[in-house]
Amino acid sequence: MERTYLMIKPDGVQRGLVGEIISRFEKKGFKLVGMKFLRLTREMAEKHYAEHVGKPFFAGLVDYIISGPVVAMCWEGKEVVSVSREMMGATNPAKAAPGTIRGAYAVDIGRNIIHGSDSPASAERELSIYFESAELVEWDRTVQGWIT
Ligand code: RTP
Ligand code: MG
Repeated sequence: MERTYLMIKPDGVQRGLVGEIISRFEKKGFKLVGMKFLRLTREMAEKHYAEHVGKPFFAGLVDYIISGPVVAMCWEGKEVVSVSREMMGATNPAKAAPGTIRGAYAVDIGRNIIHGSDSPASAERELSIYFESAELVEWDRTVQGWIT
């Protein structure tokens, strides 16, 4: 089953949107298989955003992503990479559809609340930055017996 790396950025945490964002992916039907609350080191941030080295926004992007704690997550499900990107909305929140996470809660391209891997290959690369394979939990969301 496909997996992706989703991360609630420092502005999402500061603004109290952690529960709301996790809730959207849970209700969609995706399965949370890994989660950590941490503050990125500069080294991790530069590794995470390696594809953007040299771009004019790179320094500001790194400063922002290390400015406070983030919620690092691995989510699993059918076409989760592309579907979660659709749920997040466009990179520029001012252009993101209103029902998306960025469209609903942000306006600034440099403060867009959430990160999501842009391909299965990116997901694999990014997950390896944040998680050991043993930290990703295999479980069945449809276990019976939780209600009698
Ligand atoms: P992310 O990687 O954070 O999930 O965002 P994304 O795929 O939608 O966008 P990407 O092109 O990977 O850009 C990474 C982050 O850099 C900032 N950015 N600023 N000022 C600019 O023109 C500009 N372009 C990109 C955004 O914060 C974006 O999320
Ligand atoms: Mg990206």
